[in-house]
Amino acid sequence: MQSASHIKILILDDDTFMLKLLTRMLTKQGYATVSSCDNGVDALKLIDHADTCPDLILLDLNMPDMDGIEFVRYLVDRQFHGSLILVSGEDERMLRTAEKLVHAHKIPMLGYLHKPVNPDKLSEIMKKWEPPSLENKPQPNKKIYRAEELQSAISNHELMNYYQPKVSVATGEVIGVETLVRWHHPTDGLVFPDRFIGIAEENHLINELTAFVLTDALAQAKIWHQSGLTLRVAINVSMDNLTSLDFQDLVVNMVTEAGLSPQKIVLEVTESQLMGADTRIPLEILTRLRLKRFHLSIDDFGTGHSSLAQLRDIPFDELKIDQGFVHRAWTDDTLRAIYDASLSMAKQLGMEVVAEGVEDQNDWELLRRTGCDLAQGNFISRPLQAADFSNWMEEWQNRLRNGLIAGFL
Ligand code: G
Ligand code: G
Ligand code: MN
Repeated sequence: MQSASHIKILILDDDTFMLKLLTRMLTKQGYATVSSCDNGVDALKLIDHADTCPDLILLDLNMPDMDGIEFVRYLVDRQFHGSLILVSGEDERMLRTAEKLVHAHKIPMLGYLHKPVNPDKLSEIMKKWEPPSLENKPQPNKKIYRAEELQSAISNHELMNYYQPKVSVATGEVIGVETLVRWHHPTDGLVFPDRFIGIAEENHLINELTAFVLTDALAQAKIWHQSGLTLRVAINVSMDNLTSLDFQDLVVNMVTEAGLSPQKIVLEVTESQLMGADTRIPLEILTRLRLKRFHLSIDDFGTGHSSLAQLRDIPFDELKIDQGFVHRAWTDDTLRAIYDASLSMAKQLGMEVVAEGVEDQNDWELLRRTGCDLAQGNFISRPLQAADFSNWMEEWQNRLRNGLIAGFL
């Protein structure tokens, strides 16, 4: 672990007494780089600079101008990569609701503190936290890539597929993988898709990008199948891929040429986009691909504004419950209600259910108890390079043998 003095912490509270108090508590615990702001605007200025952007923010919910919830929205806009602790004098229920909001935005939240703040509680939360290590810290640069840069990255083969396993909850068997693309940038290091998929979509590069991802994923699928591992390989499909009928021909031709069965190829489509746009052409493409026996998966379920009737009318085989409703659903009633509703709806519609974002044993146990079909998440494995897959398989088999499944029968 990096020493506590290097970790940048920001305290945001309109009450200057609280700022002093919390700063003193943190300094006592060995955190030396603590800054404080009494309003959201100043805090955002710090966040916008790589040198001052904090690893952790202690955030007061109730502030006069920009309140804590609004502040979180700005953090999301800025793709803030640090963690949060909420601090408030509001009651437990209010804090829990705010916590859910933060989780839905996928910002790691370490916990919440009631005012008056108890130093032991603060220290307890801080102890659980694993601060970002220097090596895998997300790049602080907020560089927006230009379309030409992305274009040349595609041409120069700088994009690289990672594969995250999907396993059967009942048996532990590895059923498939989701392909997640990353950019191995020559100077910026590993760049995640949230930094370039949007750019590809806006600049008519998404078909080229998807074709590249698919080519590698199919080649990899073939290697796995030939070694006796008949994994289902999923790729993410953007709505912008589904605006022209050419996409369908491209996919069908590539899979046929690779000599693979469409049943082993899964196309993951994000629901919020699907429901928002003019759905006629996408629907036609999806239906025709389904007729050819490709597997269709509705991704990030629960985050969009879905109409259940539309969901019923689209021939999806698989539903992926968004990670925001999976991790911690075992302990949180609201998350649990959404998780249960998604699971039972999918079952009623005859779809296979994948829970995403399974991060710990408690999450895994909930899936076991509730009869979810498949699990995906860091508890099972992070997204892996193909070369690391067989090592992971061995480790996974060991974990299974050591009681991961039997322990919860
Ligand atoms: O690991 P993760 O950061 O990979 O992925 C972030 C988001 O990027 C996910 O929502 C995922 O669906 C999306 N994504 C990853 N790879 C691709 C891809 O090849 N095409 C599209 N359209 N989206 C992708
Ligand atoms: O396509 P989709 O939006 O489902 O992409 C999955 C995203 O979730 C990827 O960015 C992937 O790296 C990430 N991811 C995978 N497993 C976990 C997990 O257990 N926890 C969290 N927080 N993210 C995960
Ligand atoms: Mn996906």
